[in-house]
Amino acid sequence: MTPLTSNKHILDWIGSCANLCRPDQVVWIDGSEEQLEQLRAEAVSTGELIRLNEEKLPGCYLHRSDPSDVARVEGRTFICSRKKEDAGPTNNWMDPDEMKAKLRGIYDGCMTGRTMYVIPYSMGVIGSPFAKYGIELTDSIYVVVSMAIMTRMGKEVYDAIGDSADYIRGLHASAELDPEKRYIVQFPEEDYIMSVNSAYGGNALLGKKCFALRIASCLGREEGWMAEHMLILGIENPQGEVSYVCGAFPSACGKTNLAMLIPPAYYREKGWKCWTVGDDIAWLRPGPDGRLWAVNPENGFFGVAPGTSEKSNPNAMASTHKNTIFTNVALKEDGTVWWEGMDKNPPTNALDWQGRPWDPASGAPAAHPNSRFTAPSTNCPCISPEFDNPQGVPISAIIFGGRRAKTAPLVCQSKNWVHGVFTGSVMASEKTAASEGTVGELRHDTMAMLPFCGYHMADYWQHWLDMEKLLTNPPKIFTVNWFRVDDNGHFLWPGFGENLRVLEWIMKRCVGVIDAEPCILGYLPQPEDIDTNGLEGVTEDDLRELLRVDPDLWRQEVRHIEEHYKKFGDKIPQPLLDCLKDLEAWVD
Ligand code: GTP
Ligand code: SPV
Ligand code: MN
Repeated sequence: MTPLTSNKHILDWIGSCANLCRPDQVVWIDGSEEQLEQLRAEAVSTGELIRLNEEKLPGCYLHRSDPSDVARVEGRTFICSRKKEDAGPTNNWMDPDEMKAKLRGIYDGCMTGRTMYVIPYSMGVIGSPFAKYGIELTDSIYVVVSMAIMTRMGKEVYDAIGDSADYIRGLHASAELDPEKRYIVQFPEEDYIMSVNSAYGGNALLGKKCFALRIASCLGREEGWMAEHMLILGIENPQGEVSYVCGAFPSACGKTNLAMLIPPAYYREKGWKCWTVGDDIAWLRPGPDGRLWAVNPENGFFGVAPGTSEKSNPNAMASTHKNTIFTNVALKEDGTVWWEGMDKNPPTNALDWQGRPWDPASGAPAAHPNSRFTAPSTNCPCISPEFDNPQGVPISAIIFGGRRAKTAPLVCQSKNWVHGVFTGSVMASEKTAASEGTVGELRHDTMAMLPFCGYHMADYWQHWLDMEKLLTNPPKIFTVNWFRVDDNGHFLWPGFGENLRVLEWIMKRCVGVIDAEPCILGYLPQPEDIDTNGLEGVTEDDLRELLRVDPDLWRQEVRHIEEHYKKFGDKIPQPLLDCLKDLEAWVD
């Protein structure tokens, strides 16, 4: 097939990858619907994709991954900078040459009998000053058709790259899907990603976590911007003014849900609206006005299926009604899909995520707990009119959140930017009963970036501190916790759409029209300042409890933070140590 570019850097690189992987043929993806349709048909013929009910779910497909290949694999994900020190204590590291030698053995001849697809894609609006380009080579049609949803993909990307060598290279091979030979490797100094033996989400769709977070976090540090694991939400008040917030929550802690929030009836009637700009990744840079501006570099949603329902997230449901790829969900008799929490009617005569007969008595979940939908952002009923704006949107507030049964209050404003960076750096989330490990066990997940920061975490904190100098009007920083429970383990806060009540307080703090109660963590709302009109079942006492900062719990928390900080030794920026000292003085 004739190449779609004459760029020598690209041709040379593809040539060397083809020599190594030895595919039967190389196919250049041009982004056309004809070519994608042909590939979908081919994948249906081999069973890689299953076409769903054309009437109820037009253009939708089901994909079942290998049962050993159902999530990101942090233990096999590496940052191969030249110096170990640059990857820091939270990343796996190996010498780049050593890693490449090891990988060469695994890639050697791995595409024989297969096709190598060349995917040109853009993170961000093609041609915009903030877009970054990538080329992914892959042996998987599932990856090609998923990248067509998740990124802006097509031959226009070659025009944007021109003759330059300024693009991110990504070599992906499903190979044998052998978990023992699975590696997800970033070479930040070479703008290079190598991923082998997985065909799942963040391991294989290289534009997402590998590029838009791990590599981009390094680019952002050099170039004065930030790549973050954040949703971007527009909140329109009854006066028609739209403010934007970014939120960093660890994986499976509520970004997609908050990004697609539907205001409660009481707010809708007053004229409040919410707009989705992004649900997983934000690229943030200082604008000429001294504010922080955000773009979502992605073009689709790779959302968690279980728990998504018409009740919890109707906008996500609507996003998946056409041209969507479902991964590892259950297949119903009528050619539609199902997952736990979709509704209260588990299907009979269904097939589970592995294609085995399933009914409610089976005793195992029908859909994998990390099953996902891959849906185009244009399907989302509340997609922001600014979604394609190459300038992005100006950010008023940054929100850090996690799952905390007790310790963290419903919402709290940090004292200032530096203190906000501190709260982000010590962010932690508790493991749930549904995951491995001890319930309540804490995992410190700085800014929700623990698995995604491409360099030393303490340098990343310093970069956050440095960003303030580029901003005359930085966003205010808040922490939220939707997951506080009472003594019976029930959530005290209803969450989901009702979270707008907390966001309204946050917006009021941003424009300075409401007072707050100073405390050691920053500023807390007065319980009566969270609007509970039209909200059943949350009393002022509940709110008082939700906002309570318990000194005994925080004494324990400080010990956890000290343990967490120990990993980073003398690299921790002094202003963050000063914040910790204040907290230590308060609990002691
Ligand atoms: P990734 O795609 O893995 O990055 O996850 P995410 O951060 O986008 O998480 P998502 O929105 O998919 O939510 C994950 C889980 O959290 C789902 O089971 C939701 O039902 C639950 N969840 C989300 N928001 C809330 C909330 O406000 N309250 C409660 N109690 N649960 C929530
Ligand atoms: C996450 O784990 O944060 C995800 C899913 O968004 S994946 O793309 O697989 O990383
Ligand atoms: Mn994510």
